[in-house]
Amino acid sequence: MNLSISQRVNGLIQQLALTTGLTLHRLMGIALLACLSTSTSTSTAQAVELNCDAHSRISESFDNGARWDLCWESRIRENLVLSEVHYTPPGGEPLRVLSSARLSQLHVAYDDSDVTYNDVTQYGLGGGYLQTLSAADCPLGNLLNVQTRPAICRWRNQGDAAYRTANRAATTQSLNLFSVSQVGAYAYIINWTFHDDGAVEPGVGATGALQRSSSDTKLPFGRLLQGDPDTLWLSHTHNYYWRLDFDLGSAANDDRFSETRYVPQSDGTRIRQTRRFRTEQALSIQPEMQQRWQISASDGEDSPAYLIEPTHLGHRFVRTDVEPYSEYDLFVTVASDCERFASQNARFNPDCLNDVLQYVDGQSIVDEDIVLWHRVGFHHMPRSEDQRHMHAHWDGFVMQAQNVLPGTSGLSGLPNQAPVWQQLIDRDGETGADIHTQLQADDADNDILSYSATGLPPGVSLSTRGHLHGRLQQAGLYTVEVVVRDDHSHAVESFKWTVGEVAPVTRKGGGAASVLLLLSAGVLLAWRRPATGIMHPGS
Ligand SMILES: [Cu+2]
Repeated sequence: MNLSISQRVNGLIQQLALTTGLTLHRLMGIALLACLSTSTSTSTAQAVELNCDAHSRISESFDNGARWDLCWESRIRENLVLSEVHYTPPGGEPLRVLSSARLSQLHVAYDDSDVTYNDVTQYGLGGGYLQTLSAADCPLGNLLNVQTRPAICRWRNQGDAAYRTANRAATTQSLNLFSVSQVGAYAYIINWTFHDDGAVEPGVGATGALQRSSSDTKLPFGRLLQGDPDTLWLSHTHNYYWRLDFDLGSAANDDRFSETRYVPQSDGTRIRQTRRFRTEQALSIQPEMQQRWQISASDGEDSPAYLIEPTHLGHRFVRTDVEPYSEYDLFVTVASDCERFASQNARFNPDCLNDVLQYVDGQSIVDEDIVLWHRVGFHHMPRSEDQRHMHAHWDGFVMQAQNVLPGTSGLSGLPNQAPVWQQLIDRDGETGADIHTQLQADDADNDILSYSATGLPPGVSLSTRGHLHGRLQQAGLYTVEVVVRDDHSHAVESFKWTVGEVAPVTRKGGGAASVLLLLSAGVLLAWRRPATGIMHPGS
């Protein structure tokens, strides 16, 4: 049980910090205590050379030996633009992951079809829309100034379970950046989480207050909320578009993009199909296909890669008559400075195309710098709980590292210690003898161990928990090989097992005589071979 109370409290406060937005004063006392007991980071990995000044640079090292390095800036429209994002796995070399990552549109379409917002281009998330944060908004971290105002909270999360069995646990850590943008009645919390296992998780919390209502309470859009029978709050879909310029590995123009789907067959099997794309693409989520998208540094199954699995897909906004790009959830394009926003791009880039579907125009992506655009949608049906102060509705997705770490992130900084057998002795016995013995091995990491054996005498088996049991059936000399495994390593030992035949009983009253004979043989064997307490023959 390695989760300390301070870590649990930390996790709780951190959750609250994000879900309650900016009202953390009451929690400050606890937060200070939690801060004091938070372990300090160890800096084991080499720093990465970044082309940004010290103020714009973020480097975070974790207890497992991993590290993130990146540059940030805040733009008036997109707000946070992260660049030169590098991940260093525990004990490994820095891996360049993204040359740039940002929100590229925040599209909100109302169910009455009267209004559609493109908040990033119509308004913005930075500049005057970016809210000033106080120390109370960032109790576990540091505030970063955007020009002269503190507006970005950088903090480190600690305490979620990275690995857990009955015997062993490891906790995760992550670097988190968030800022708050007020756009109309909504406040959007723009969050980026960089996990110690290499995963990147962008997210948006929609909070503040509901934006649009109607006095026509008979409309079939949205809901009446408790205590206000005269106002119909309109339902709508938030569509978040992220622009992700991956540059995996040393070169920007050698990334590959593929989609794997698991196609259901009539006999219940699922057939894996992988398509590597060589031209720009617009792709839709098909839930029944269990799709995953992969961007990899080079060919081959072992290439470092990042995976996007679109598991958050229950809500999709599609309106192809006016916004054809809404039919798709993921776009792959060749990087172009001209192609900055997912929609309404020409507003700020008049010589450029207007939306992300137009960017997909058949260009080859082979040997080009590739950009992914991912849309995550959320249909917001107002509830009474959304008034008057609306809690944060969180949406986002995870980009997971593949072939980047040697193992479970929380443990990969620590070498595994293989299990060790307690002394195994050779065994003797007679046919008909019942066997109930526990084999024992020790594990310095306290891992769960599993046991297996080959060469056992017929009638005897070894359970995965190490219980040797059964009845000896057949005389012979057996060489038994036993293996004990933790989750990473194993130890092999062998012992000899001599099984003698019990002489057939023919005389009347011979049963008692045979028992006496066996008992004396047992005493003799025990005298010949001192037992260790682990392996008593027939015990
Ligand atoms: Cu909403």
